Amino acid sequence: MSQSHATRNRLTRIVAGVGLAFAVVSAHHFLPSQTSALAAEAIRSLHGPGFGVVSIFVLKLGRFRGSPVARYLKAAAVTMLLAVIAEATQIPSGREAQLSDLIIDALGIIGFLGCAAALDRDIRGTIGVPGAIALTLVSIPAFGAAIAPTAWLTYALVMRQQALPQLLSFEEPWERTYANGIEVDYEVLSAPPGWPAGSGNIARVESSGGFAMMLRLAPYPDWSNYKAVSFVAATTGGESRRIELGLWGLEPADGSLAGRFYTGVRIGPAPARYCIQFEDLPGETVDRPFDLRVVSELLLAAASHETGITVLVDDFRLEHSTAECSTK
Ligand SMILES: [Ca+2]
Repeated sequence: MSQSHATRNRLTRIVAGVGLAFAVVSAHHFLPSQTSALAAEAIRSLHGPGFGVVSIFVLKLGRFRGSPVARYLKAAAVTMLLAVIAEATQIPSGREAQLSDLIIDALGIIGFLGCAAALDRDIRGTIGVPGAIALTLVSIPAFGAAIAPTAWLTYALVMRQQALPQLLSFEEPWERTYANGIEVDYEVLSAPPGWPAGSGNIARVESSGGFAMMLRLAPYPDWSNYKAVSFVAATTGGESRRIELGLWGLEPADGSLAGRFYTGVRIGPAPARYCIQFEDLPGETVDRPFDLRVVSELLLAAASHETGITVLVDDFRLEHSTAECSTK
């Protein structure tokens, strides 16, 4: 009776273990299509806390033999092996398996198992109170490092959603998580007196020569409720220059590129608000009709000769109506 009970127990643990391994590998191939680049980053950042939680399951399910310390070390080794296998399965499907992911996985495992071990009476009995204190001192920073990317990206995602319809103001540190320069990162400056979007910060974006991206925003995916995007801009150096505003969209089904749209805007030396109306998009679509539900990126780019182009920009926002847009 007790033997069949033990066998059933063992079988349950094996099934749970196989299920856990399958879930971990599947999670590495899961990327919801209707997500912005920021949300995709937030999902990717779950590596650390994810493997931390998995390591606790492995510890409980594994019921490893040996001393208390050996049980934790075995759980860490098994979870790390699972992390390596999960990363390796990504290679044939084309998603990059990255060493940085494995480092974050390891931090999650060390952080979660370390904290659990420091609270475990059997471990404290083996390594003593000084050992437990040392273990805590190592585990807490690893735990923090493992969960910090998720915490920060979640914060950025919530803040960005609250800031809508403003897309980018250059006032908040979290904006850097989804707005980047490409060749040259943007430089934040104080707005000069009389700047149309009020005081505060603006940014200097540069195209250093050739056709270069100056600013890339990976916004949220559904812009279908809006009519236009606008921003304040001025050239430096007294001349007016033509820049390109691009929108890229991703296919909802598989995340492949669904459409690209570029339009030229001539920016003058006096700061003014420029507005791109979405109803003008279909006529200028590069690939096929552009779907505003799947906007993945907004890009500023410029073609320049040797000298390069520098533009001051601020206050990118989505507009509910084009009337609202033209009055700014
Ligand atoms: Ca600003």
